[in-house]
Amino acid sequence: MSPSIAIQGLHVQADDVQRISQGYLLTGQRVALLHPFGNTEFYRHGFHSWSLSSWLRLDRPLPPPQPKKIWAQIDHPTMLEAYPFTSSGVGALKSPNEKVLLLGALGPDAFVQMDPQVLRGLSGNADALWFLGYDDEDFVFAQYARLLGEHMGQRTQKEAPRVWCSWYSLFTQISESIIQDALGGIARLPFDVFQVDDGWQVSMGDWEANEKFPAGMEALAENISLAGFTPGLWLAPLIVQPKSSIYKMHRDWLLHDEQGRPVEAGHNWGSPFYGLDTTHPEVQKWLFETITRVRKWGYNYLKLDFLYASALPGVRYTKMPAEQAYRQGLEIMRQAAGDAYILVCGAPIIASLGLADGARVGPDVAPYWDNFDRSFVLNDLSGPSTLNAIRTTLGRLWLRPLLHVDPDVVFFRTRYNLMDEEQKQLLCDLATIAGFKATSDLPHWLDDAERQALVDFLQAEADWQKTGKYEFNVNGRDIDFSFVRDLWPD
Ligand code: 9PG
Repeated sequence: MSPSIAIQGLHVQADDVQRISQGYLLTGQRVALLHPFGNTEFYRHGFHSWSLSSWLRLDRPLPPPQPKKIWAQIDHPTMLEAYPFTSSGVGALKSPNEKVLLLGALGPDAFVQMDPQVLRGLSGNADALWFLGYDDEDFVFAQYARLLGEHMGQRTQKEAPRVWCSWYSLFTQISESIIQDALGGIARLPFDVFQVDDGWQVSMGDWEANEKFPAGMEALAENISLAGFTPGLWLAPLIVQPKSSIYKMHRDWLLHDEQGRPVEAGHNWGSPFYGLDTTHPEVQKWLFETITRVRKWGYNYLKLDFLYASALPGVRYTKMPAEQAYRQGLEIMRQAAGDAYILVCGAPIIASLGLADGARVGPDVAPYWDNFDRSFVLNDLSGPSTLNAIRTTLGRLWLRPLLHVDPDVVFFRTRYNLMDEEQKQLLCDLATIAGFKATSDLPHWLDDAERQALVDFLQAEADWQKTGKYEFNVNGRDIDFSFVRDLWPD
């Protein structure tokens, strides 16, 4: 049994406890402490980009999201078993005097569980290191972020690029000529990156141009460069569909369960999809070659999506904790990418630190505010909606010292958009605060005023302050995001 140590009136259980300047370092695969706060508010950090990250209440359980067959797309399946009281990597509790008690792992493969008596950390590593701090919310999260940076690395040398992305206007309905048209329209706008999203590839697993891109991806990258932008490309290198050649020819490359069946990572594009085993030497070689090929085509901004699929529980070629295995795969992709910008999406957040330049930190936005059926009938707060994206992005702003936090695109268009001016403005203000600016609006969907508003947004210097827990001042205007707490419909 590990010793029980009393610090500042808290009973802590860990293999070792060390006092540091802003708190404590705990060591142990399992650490726990008794807290005196009872039914208080707690901070839950979701597993991957789209997973719910927010302050919640211990006395207000949320029903688990449905359907179960897409659980991995929503959050970590183990965390959903004890939803919403299990958190990925870090968890925190609020004290009656508004201070925050934070327990956070300084590495991947950790869960934090919270109840009215106990704050508990569970790691996949025998000698896991944890930070325990008790202070004002922003200060204690800043200390945790600083230590995470020391242990995992950080990549925030430059400002985030301003990105035009094809997804939220065209979805998979892209082709060479459609993309070329969009590029023509974007050409005089102040973007840095022109990013082609899902729809160019043969399949998930076959990362070659499909028949809609007859001139090939290299020629397209050349045109994007000639137009004055960094070419950007979406790919989901860690998943495969049944129709892919990897699924057909290298079934042993997939992450498996105890029965030897491939682990389903979700259901999309009309079929289930599976994660690759990133500890398999042939997968590692293939990953390196795939990213190298895309780089040779000329893409210097890579949006790597659905990465959680290789961080799910399962049987691997080399036995190791799941997030550590994922991180090996991301390390290989980083090596192949060289100095290209890597934006991870659908990605385990903590395990990506030090390797990714940016991370999507919330669900997909949509040209509407909320998706009532998905949020309140299926209880899925990771579904596409601007409200869900704002909530979880706000819950992850503390990551800003470690990498660029991408809240997803903003909208200037009125066309094909159900949001009112106030809702669109809230999303723009969040992007300003996050420091990552992107849009998908097709230029010919914008009227002159909307186009000018887009240009002004892209060119504005960031000028904002945090004025409250959910309140900010952006460019002289007071913004209140406290509506994100209304998680329980009356
Ligand atoms: C391309 C898109 C865009 C988008 C990404 C990601 O089925 N799902 O649960 C699901 C979740 C997210 C999602 C698509 C499907 O969007 O976030 O920006 O790149 O993939 O397919």
